[in-house]
Amino acid sequence: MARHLITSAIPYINGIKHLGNLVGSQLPADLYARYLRGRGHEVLFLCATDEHGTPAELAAAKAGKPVAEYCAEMHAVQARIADGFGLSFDHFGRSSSPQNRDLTQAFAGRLHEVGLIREVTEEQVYSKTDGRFLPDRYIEGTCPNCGFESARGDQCDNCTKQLDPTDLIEPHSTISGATDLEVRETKHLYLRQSDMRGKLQDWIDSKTDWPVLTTSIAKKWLNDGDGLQDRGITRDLDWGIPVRKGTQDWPGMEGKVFYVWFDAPIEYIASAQEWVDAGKGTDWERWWRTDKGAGDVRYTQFMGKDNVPFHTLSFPATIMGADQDWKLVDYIKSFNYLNYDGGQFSTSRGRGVFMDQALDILPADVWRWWLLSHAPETSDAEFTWEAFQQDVNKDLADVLGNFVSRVTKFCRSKFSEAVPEGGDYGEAETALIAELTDKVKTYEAHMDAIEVRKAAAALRSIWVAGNEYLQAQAPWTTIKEDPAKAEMQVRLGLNLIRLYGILSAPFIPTMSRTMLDAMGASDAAWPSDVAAALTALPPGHAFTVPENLFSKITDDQRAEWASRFAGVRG
Ligand code: B3M
Ligand code: ZN
Repeated sequence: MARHLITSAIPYINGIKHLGNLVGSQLPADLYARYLRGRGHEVLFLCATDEHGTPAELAAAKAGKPVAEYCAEMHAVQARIADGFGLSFDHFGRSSSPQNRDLTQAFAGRLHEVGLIREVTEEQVYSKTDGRFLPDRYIEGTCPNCGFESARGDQCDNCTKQLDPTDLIEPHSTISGATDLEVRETKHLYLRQSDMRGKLQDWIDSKTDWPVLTTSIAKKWLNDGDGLQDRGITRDLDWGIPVRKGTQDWPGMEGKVFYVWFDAPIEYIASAQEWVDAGKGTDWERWWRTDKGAGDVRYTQFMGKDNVPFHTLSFPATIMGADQDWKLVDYIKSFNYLNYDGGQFSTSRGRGVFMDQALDILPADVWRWWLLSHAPETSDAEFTWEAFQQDVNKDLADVLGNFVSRVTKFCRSKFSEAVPEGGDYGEAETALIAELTDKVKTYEAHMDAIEVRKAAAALRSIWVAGNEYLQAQAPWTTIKEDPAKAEMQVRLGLNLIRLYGILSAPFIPTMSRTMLDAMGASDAAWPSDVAAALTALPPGHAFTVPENLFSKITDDQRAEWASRFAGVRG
């Protein structure tokens, strides 16, 4: 048994996330957490809402609410929806928590103490029309790196380059559209990332088993000459963590706050403190301090590719730079984008399916299965209603649902609602067990490697093997000549449903629960020995016939949803 710390990128507070966001971080993180728990490991799975910075301020202004009130409400909304998707966080924290405030200020104080923060009087874009400085998302313009026209003040969404507002070409205010911008002097703190370049380079170079998507982005910014510039970690904003040196005032920094990307990853740690303070755990340092027991923890992060530079360079610079035995990430799993029906998901235009809408129309497991089995790992992926309908109808209804339904209903009508006896398993069953033993190993190997699509394919093939067995052995025919043999075949089938319930739980936890409950399976231990697992339900053991696991999506539903989610959210 090992100890696994798992974090998902923490979603911005501003609004409900779409399915592309979900499949790029929280959902695969949940898959992995559930799998590892299923295998008996000790897991701490943390997430939170990312509540600071311009996105929160802008969204609260649009909603006409004080930003603290807006954040509290949206946190509750996001927590409820996460729950609806079965995201099994041990804690879903808030980056605006007192724990994160204290920790962020402590990190800044420490980094200053070791000489990794410098104070800079710099030029910032000031909008005369708006009467304020324009940090980050308050300013947009053309990316100097790739020419993308809607690059934001802190990062280009097109090429992922981290930017400063003064880098933008032809900038304008996103508050007023004003272009009467001027550059004024203001004082800010900079994290001397460039001093850490050698250390970061060695560290990234040592991660030969990381996904290419992760290391290629990290290396690109490390080696691109200006890739590892020092980063401004403070902003002229009202909403955020006040700039302090530990518990002390920071002269000259009055009225400024830390940059959202400085405090957001620190919330991974603060979320563990919140977890303890909420009475859900007893010792957060055991997960986060290598001098306090976290040395044997394996830490895995999940995120979309646009978040990779912050997690491979900036946050590690904070962690390594502080030099206080903080736990560094061991593995970063990153994802490409999921596109929607020939274009992009768009939060601003309401294009695509958002998490709350998804749950309104179909059970979470249906989405979980499709999204995970099409996770954008090696390239961007695309959601289309046709593919979605076809895939889930086939996998969840024709293959899995049909198997469960045929075995249980046949048993009830020909024998009873108890596992029948029959004789020992014969040749066909031994062959199936051997086949499944191999397939389960393959499934485990892909899950251990967090190869999400391959793991889904392996699980599907485990379901298919059961169906093929049933089709070939046809107990409904066998029963006519050899009723005892038919009983034995059905006994195997019922045990297979239990096995499926266990193996499928990381992907489809609710359907799995239904299968296990229907089988009256009190023990759902991971099947390290498939042959033994397929005798777990003994003759005479009572079961029930579950409700239809999943009803197929009809053509009418598909057409209606395709038009409902085509644009502008109503
Ligand atoms: N909130 C960006 C995002 O939601 C950002 C991630 C922070 S992870 C520390 O994609
Ligand atoms: Zn760009």
